[in-house]
Amino acid sequence: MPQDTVCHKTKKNAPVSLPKVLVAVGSNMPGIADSPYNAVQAALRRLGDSPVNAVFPSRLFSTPCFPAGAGPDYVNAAAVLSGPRDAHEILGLLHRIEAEFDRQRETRWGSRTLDLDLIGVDDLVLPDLATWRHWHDLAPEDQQQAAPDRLILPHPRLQDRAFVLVPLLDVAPDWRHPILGLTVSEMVANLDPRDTAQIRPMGA
Ligand code: A4P
Ligand code: MG
Repeated sequence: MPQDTVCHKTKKNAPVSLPKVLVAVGSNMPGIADSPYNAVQAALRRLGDSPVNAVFPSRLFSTPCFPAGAGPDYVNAAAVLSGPRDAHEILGLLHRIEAEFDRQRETRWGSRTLDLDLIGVDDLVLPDLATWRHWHDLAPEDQQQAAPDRLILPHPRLQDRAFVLVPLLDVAPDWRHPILGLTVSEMVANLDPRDTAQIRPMGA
């Protein structure tokens, strides 16, 4: 069994490998939790109460708002979950948890009490390669305007975001992007070091 496969036992004790699910967590506005830090911590705990088999959380990081100046700094983290198998079911769960934390969707990339993005599920590509490419290749000026109306996997902006990749380095350094062919470690190495330097672990 590969070392990074999460393995659980069925009732009959047969080993079953569960999908590796990568989730990014972010907050830059107080909501039901009194600070973004508490919201991210509570969201990571809440993921553990959900019908997933295991949650491996990263450290919490302070990150400058992107786009620069558009709002307060964020607290970001990442987690690897194991199961459920269906990616749409997982996204539904993430949206339910966002709603519990009073997430409003007013402006794309606007400040938020909680953002839970599904970054990847094993080597799944959804809905298909051509659609992923469309969202991946979107011109920078269109990225902030257009939001997909269906699940796109891997998350099309993952490779650009230090605030996603640096936390992921804690929990999934060897996860390989199924289209770009790069691991999380390699994607971090491709980022501008000035961006990665601004992603600071909290409470360290
Ligand atoms: N959707 C499609 N695919 C996915 C997916 N893989 N994961 C749909 C999550 N959602 C997905 O998402 C917009 C639509 O995309 C939804 O209908 C969803 O079903 P959203 O969460 O409402 O919008 P968003 O979070 O504003 O967009 P997106 O593309 O996730 O943007 P990012 O990249 O998360 O940017 N600065 C810092 N420092 N830290 C942050 O966390 N986050 C953002 C949001 C901007 N700046 C930030 C941070
Ligand atoms: Mg989001």
